[in-house]
Amino acid sequence: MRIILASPEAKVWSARKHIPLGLGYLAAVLREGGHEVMIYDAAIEDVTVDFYLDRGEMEGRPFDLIGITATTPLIEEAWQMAALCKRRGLYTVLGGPHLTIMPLESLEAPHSDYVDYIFKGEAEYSFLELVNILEAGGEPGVIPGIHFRRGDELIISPESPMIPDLDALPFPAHDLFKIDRYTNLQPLTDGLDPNARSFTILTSRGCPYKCTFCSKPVTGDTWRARSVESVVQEWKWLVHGLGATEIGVTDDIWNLKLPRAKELCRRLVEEGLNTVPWVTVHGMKANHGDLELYQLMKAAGCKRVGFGVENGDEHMLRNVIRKGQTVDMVREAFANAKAAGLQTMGFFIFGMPGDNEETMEKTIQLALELDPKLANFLLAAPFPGTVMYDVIMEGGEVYADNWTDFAIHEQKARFTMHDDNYDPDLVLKKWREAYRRFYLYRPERVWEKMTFKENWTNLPNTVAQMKRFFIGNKDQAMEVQDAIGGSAVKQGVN
Ligand code: B12
Ligand code: SF4
Repeated sequence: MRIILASPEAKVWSARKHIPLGLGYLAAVLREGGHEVMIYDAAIEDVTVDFYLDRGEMEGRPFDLIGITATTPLIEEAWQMAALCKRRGLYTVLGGPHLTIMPLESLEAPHSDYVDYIFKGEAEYSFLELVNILEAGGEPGVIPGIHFRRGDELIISPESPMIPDLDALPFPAHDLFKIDRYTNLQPLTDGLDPNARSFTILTSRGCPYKCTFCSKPVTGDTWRARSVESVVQEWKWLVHGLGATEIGVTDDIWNLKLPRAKELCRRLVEEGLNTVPWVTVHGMKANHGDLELYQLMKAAGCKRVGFGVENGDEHMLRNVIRKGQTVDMVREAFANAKAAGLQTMGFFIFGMPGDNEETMEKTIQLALELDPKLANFLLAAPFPGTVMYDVIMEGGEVYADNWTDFAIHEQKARFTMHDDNYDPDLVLKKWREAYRRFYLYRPERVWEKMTFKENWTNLPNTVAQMKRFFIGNKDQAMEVQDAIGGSAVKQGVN
């Protein structure tokens, strides 16, 4: 079959320049299964998907099927893309995080008119099974994770088990990405090198922790690690075969097992792969490291390490966020990483249910004390499938007109709690204050920003960021007031 695997345009994520690795895995398995695959990532394309469909038809080799991936903020665009492709006669298949959490929504009207099949969970093997059946002209039945309509009947197959042996999978089809266009491994902050060939790699899947803001059904509780040897082989291919000049480790928790993490670093050194800088894109877990690990990481070429700090208040960390780490563990991790000579980055969340002036102030104080090279202050967003979402649905109210409102860059409150101690207006105030106090009120930070080349070469982006973080939008307070006043739409889960 001729298949196009697509990621919709991330309008909600202005600077996203990150390969959709899930599509790379699916493409690799389909390719091994004898199918012809193209990856279309609207975030980096200059043309719409129509262009490739037209070209396929003109060449007499039309595409038969489109598989579209979607996180929650991208699902609306995924539906639009599916509708377009359905009109052009393709089979349409949807999968990815949002479909794993809300599998039935996309099979309800009006989406059922243009979505043929959806997959819940990891789908390398099951998607191939569907494609093989369709190619043979058959009718799919029960395939792990598949959901679809057959007439009036809704076929729901039991979820596919998380793939236990990741070494059995082929490497993602990295060669199918237009890698020259992916230039920023950490779009929320800055790229390491704006002209880099930036690849990502996944050394493990799953995470045993249960942070309440995290979409656990997507991640899965069971940590499954690839062998160090397999990871090193893929790393080699990226560096020597595809010319990677920057690599991002995108695991949820690559350092869960300390000996394995250290072994990987040693092997990178042995193989001479430490000349290419790498980062932990989403951070690593602060309570699974020691000084030796950070020293080995440094020796292995790691440039920057991020940690999910989340909150400066012990009660919030332990009982609300359930992060499984204390503030002291975070302090130790930063101290060790800095002692090893690594750049540090901290992620901090503002506005979890239970956050108040005091706890948010503690978060700001902790950010100033840890003083990472980059601090990312994020507004809590209640994604479906999280404990946080359930807590808010029970004792509060979600503000959203549609799923696109869940984008991180919308600097607005996404919920309130029916609780006098929770104030969404204050959350916004403290969040913006955090940026000001961290980046603007300290001369050394202002100087650092001024000397960062990309801030000048990409001036419109810099100005937009400054406006967003430091000045804010005049209508914003009004928006929050409106929302509190009840104009918000409550988002429900099916
Ligand atoms: C790397 C990453 C990013 C990167 C880039 C992602 C990219 N280009 O794909 C960046 C930093 C840009 C990013 C941004 C965001 N992310 Co993110 N990110 C991740 C992370 C850590 C890894 C993604 C990954 O590579 N997974 C590995 C691959 C193998 O898995 P996969 O992509 O899910 O694909 C498998 C299945 O889902 C399925 N599948 C996927 N697509 C399709 C398509 C078809 C047709 C089929 C059949 C199957 C299928 O099969 C694949 C193979 O098994 C995940 C956490 C996680 N563990 O997945 C979070 C995660 C996906 N992100 C999340 C969030 C919330 C975001 C943001 C929305 C944050 C925000 N508030 O703005 C943004 C939105 C970005 C966007 N526009 O979509 C949530 C998603 C929750 C949700 N409800 O959608 C996750 C799950 C984190 C979490 N645990 O809460 N993210
Ligand atoms: S440690 Fe990270 S991946 Fe694991 S549950 Fe917490 S946020 Fe999710």
